[in-house]
Amino acid sequence: MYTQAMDQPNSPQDGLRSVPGASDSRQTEFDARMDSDRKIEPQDWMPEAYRKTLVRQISQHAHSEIIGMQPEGNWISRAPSLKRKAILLAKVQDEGGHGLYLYSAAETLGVSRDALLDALHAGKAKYSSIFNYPTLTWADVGVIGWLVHGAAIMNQVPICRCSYGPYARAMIRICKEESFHQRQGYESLMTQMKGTPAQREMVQDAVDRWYWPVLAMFGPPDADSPNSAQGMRWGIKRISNDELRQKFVDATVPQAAILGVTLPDPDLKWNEARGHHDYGAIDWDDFWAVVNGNGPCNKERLATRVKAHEDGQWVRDAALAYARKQQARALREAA
Ligand code: FAQ
Repeated sequence: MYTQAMDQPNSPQDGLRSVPGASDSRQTEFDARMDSDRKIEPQDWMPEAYRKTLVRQISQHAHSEIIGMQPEGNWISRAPSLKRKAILLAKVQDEGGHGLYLYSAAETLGVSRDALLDALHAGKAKYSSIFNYPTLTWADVGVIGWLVHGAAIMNQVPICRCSYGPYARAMIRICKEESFHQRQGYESLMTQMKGTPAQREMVQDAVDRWYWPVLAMFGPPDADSPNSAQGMRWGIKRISNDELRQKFVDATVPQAAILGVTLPDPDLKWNEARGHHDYGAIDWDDFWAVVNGNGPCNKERLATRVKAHEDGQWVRDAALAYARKQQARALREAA
């Protein structure tokens, strides 16, 4: 449903890979590798700014997956049936797994997981704006599956072609699991829409609350996106924020019609000349307020994460004590 061709042409700016000022043979080899669409691997030389950009994006992505366990995690104990509970448990565990693959991918760039977690827990690192909104009803869980994961897939399939090998490879598996997450959400909503009028109202209410924050999730408009141009030149980003947002709107409109819900945008209409849907203005002030820590649940999400980390200290202590014991035994046996 969201699959995008892996052979999409790259940006017209391709070839402009070099960082101004860097002109040694290693830079030439790096540029050549990118121009021929070969991956950069951890042992390869890379410009420092490329490494930093990847650490920034991959760690923000990892933090999003980990914080993103919370909105739906809140519903595991309240799922309406054993089947729904099992599905939700599996899905939330997948998100934890995605976070771990991504932290591992970031670590291949020479940054420690502890440093990344410290930045998150100190409120210095970003994670996706979307996880700072509350899940008020069971329908929210379905809408997160349908819309939030739908948007995540739209954004993440192109990252399977990212120029950095470990990130690209992690994304292939993550996207497969994201498809399951999206499908289970849509299927749950389908079931609720065949239920009572109150259930249908609950679904519509959840769509009304999540739709606009999901559109903002793709990031600021291209003209206001400071990282896009260089990210595209380096083959980290393959499709721009606005293009992905447009693809998402175009994919979502027919799905909403099949589901029987109304998307809360009076300006949404098919534009024959463009071959796309026009859509209304996004509230970017609200988006930046949320990104800057002032959304409805930012403080709660961070506090829950910090508490979970602190509560897990004994596990890390035990693992380290065990590793030390094993090491001491190995040394004794070698002596
Ligand atoms: N929230 O110049 P750009 C998921 C920041 S995972 C917060 O356009 P860029 C799965 C951006 O970091 C969702 N901040 O930046 C799931 C930058 O700040 P910085 C996460 C945002 O990097 C589902 C500044 O604004 N996905 O959903 C957001 O070129 C359900 C300027 O922006 C990824 O991370 C935002 N929405 O493009 C899990 C995918 N948007 O760092 C559980 C990988 C922008 O300069 C449950 N990331 N900002 O201080 C990307 O594709 C890109 O990093 C973008 C942003 C597209 C997110």
